[in-house]
Amino acid sequence: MDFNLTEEHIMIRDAARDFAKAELLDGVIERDNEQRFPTEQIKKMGELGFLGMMASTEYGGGGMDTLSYVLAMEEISKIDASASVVMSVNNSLVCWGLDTYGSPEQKEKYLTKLTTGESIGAFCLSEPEAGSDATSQKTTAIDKGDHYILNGTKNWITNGGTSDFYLVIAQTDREKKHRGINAFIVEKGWEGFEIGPKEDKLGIRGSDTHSLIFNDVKVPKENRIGEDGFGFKFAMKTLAGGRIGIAAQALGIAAGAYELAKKYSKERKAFGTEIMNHQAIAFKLADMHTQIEAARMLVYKAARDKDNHENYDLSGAMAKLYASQVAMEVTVEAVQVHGGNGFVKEYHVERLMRDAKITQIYEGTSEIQKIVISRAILKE
Ligand code: COS
Repeated sequence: MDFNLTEEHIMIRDAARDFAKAELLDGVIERDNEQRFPTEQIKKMGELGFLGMMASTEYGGGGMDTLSYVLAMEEISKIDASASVVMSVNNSLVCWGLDTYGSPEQKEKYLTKLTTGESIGAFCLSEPEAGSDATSQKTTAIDKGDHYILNGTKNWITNGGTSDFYLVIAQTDREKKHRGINAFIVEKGWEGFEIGPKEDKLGIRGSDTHSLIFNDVKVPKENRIGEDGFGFKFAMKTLAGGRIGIAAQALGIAAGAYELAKKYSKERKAFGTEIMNHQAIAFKLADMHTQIEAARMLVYKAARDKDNHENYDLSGAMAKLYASQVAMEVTVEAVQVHGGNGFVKEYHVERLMRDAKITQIYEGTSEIQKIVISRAILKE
């Protein structure tokens, strides 16, 4: 398959690669240890245009295609998956969702700040009892005429503490089931909106994950996204694109671990020679390289489908399912190639292995991707 990377694509990929090496590598182990958000680095990413890559230029975005976005995501994720999840959520869930479905007023007020990194956004769908079963929203938004009253709890929200603007999915009319769900823009600091404690996570520990509590929060009607009852479709459409971003993140984590393992195999000696000369290691590298190339094809294909305005539910789900599986397998093998050093933080691969796991869980678990894939192929 010819993906026709243009000079511009290559320039964007190289810029992301250079940025990651120059600005993210230093301190990535400490941020992971201390669960410290990469505040300064994210600010710079905003200035360089990495936080609103696909959004309209009219609202401060880069107006780039999805392929550019996944190329940049891969490079950032090779070094720091905590920074790349901030980038992914802001780009493909928040900015894309607002740019595609927001009103001109909403875009003017919110999107212009989100594309430049002046503000960061969060996407709030998951609840204590509604992660995969996303239609079972317990959070309610009761219509009071010119405003809604929002009540409920959201869980595992990326950028939960650092965001200024939150896209919140809530049930307005329970009788209408998923057709009675709405999406709202909620601002940090509004009365009754509380941010819960930060989660202590296995991986992507530099990212900022919280529960959010809404207690009679008054949301003006002009902050509803789309027509009444559009919220579930909004969430599904937005997540379909988000999954391409997470697939690119998984690809980057795998590629980062593979590059480290390859380099290490050329340096480390055992039985009188560099370990790359042992077939046990060389075959591992061969498998990793093949898996990564296959994942990359699926990720680029999904990005291309989106750019060509073709349906990308299926290709995005396949890309996420496969790339996240590859991320898990490759990072485990990268630790193995490193032997005892792989178990030590200094060598980075143990962090990449911990970071890989979440790509099989968030923005739709691997099991959810299989639901999406099987439904799509069985209706053909
Ligand atoms: N684009 C647009 N609309 C979609 C859609 C998509 N990709 N997927 C589903 N929908 C619509 C359906 O068309 C249906 O609407 P209508 O009845 O008006 O036609 C509605 O959404 C409900 O769809 P469905 O009946 O298929 O819902 P299910 O409860 O069976 O669940 C899955 C569908 C499992 C695919 C969905 O709940 C899902 O994606 N869950 C995972 C959510 C997730 O990613 N959670 C992680 C949180 S974000 S970190």
